Amino acid sequence: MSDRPAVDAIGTAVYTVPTDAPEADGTLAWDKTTLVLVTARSGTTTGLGYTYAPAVTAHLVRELLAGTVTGLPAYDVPRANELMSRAVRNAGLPGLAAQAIAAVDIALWDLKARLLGLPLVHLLGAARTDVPVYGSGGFTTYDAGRQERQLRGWAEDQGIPRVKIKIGESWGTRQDRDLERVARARAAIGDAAELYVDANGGYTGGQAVRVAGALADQGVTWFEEPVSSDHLTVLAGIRDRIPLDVAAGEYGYTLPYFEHMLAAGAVDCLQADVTRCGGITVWLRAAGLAHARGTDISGHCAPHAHAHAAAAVPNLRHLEWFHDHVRIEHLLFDGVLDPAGGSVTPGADGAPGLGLTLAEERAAPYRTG
Ligand code: SMN
Ligand code: MG
Repeated sequence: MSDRPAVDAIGTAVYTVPTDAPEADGTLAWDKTTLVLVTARSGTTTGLGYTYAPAVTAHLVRELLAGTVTGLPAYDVPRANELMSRAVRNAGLPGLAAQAIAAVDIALWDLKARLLGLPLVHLLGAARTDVPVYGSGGFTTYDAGRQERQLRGWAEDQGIPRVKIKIGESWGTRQDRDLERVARARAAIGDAAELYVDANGGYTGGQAVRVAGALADQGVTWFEEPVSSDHLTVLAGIRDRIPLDVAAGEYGYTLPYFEHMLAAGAVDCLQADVTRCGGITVWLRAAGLAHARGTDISGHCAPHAHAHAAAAVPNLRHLEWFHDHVRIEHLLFDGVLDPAGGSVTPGADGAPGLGLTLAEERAAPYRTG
């Protein structure tokens, strides 16, 4: 019926990269990170997308999604996204299936922009040129020297005027050490930079309110997941009682999840993750939900998967420049962005799509599937 290009093939590859030091937050520890890469080909043009998820996610892509997407018009990304979410009905959308869909959706947006010869931000339509970023790391496993070097690296060497560290160590049982590390973080970055904390749900509600008083004394302005994101009314109660912004949303896999979180008044800033929530298609809708309530959105992790979409929304607060993922994306991809001065400008070099190409030789030793 038309000569519009079709999706000819979906491929997967899995890469596992050890951390550069032991890492933990308040409620989880890890020593390696797995990236599931998806390619979407139309003729001689190939787009790429990815998610940070277990290797089995690649299997989900092949078993449940590839057949759904292959043969569809390559320009009809929202149609592919909808069909993929229907295809996983019995497997369950929230969780790994949404991550698998996200990786395919991102690859399809990258493919479409490449077919049209445009940076993705220009295909989506920019709402801004600069995307502010914040340096994120400060793991509970770091000693004082390592934390200081990392934070100074962002604040001084790269001029990123916002950083985040982890607190809530060992499920909130190391509160004194948490507050010592916050004080050291403030000393490392000086008074001018913004200081954020992420407890990853490690505290109880009352404890979070008490800790927030001490955090405010150090000029902390962002309190992420003070308690579990499952407890929306507790988050809303904390938000009412403390002067810091409350942020959450990284475990959002579906649009209704974000609607419930916003409707509960649980957050000042919605954190949605393009590699978890079903891709760029759904992330943009989540940004719209937040915008309708006068709430900002922040891109969670995977900075190069977010950057172009982030530049397309007016209510963007910032993008997380997460230590692990920045390291992995520099290792696996050419075309990475420079956050010097505290922001990135996706599309500035005119490269089509996300602007990324897989650095095959550097990536090969880390391939695990
Ligand atoms: C986080 C992200 C990725 C892995 C572990 C923890 C985190 C964050 O909650 O927001 O950076
Ligand atoms: Mg977090």
